Amino acid sequence: MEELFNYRKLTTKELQQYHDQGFLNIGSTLTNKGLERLTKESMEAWHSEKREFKDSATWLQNSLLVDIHKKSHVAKSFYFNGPLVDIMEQIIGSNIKGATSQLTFKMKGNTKAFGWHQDNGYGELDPYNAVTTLTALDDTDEENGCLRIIPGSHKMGQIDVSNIINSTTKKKQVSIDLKVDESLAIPARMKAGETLIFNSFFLHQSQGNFSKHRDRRILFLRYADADAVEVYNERKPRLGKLLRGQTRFPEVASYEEEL
Ligand SMILES: O=C(O)CCC(=O)C(=O)O
Repeated sequence: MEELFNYRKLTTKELQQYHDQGFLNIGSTLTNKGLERLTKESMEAWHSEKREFKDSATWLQNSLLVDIHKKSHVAKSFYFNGPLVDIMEQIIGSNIKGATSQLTFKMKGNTKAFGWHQDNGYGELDPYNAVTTLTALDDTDEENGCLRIIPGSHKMGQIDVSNIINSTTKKKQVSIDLKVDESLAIPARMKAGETLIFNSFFLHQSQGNFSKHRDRRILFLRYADADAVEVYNERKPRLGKLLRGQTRFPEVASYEEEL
């Protein structure tokens, strides 16, 4: 069978860059065949669940398709057994679980921006070494709403957003839009098939997709320590499949065992 994924480990220099800058483009994790298969399966899932972009709709309705690993074989295999897992072991340690899998698609015509935030603002996990990974299914740049990032911003640590997002507002899908020094922001342009990884304190946002012809499709996967708990949810364990090592939580050990 033709290979779908490119496996490798990070070099010491790359690990250093991740820790110093809070992010790293780790290059192509998907082969051409892998990109083609993942895109095809993702689009099938997308079309069966999503409608056209609506200005009045929420970010979740317009741009997110959650649990893509339950809807695409290639996404599941990439999430659970793909090249990111070895790299997560280098960053997080020997006990790892999947924390989130979703498509974040900004199709052409979706001109909504997504405000500055830390991923640990929307879902604070402890320990604080969770890693977000964004794998591009399209080339992405300023025109089609690529991510904008602030190198080194993870050094600020957890920003308190409890006045914006808490257990009541979270259900209403309130969005975070932090005030930042925009002069420090750079675009994180990517080629289709590449993966960008970043720290859970790392500040990022994106503008709308103003291209007439190009979608901006991203596979968003997050990984965490196998014992990571949800601070905003009475410190209950985040449920996600155990991918490496062990966990002290039986409900995590048995979660998605059948997948
Ligand atoms: O898809 C985007 O442009 C932003 C997504 C994002 O930052 C997130 O989901 O945390």
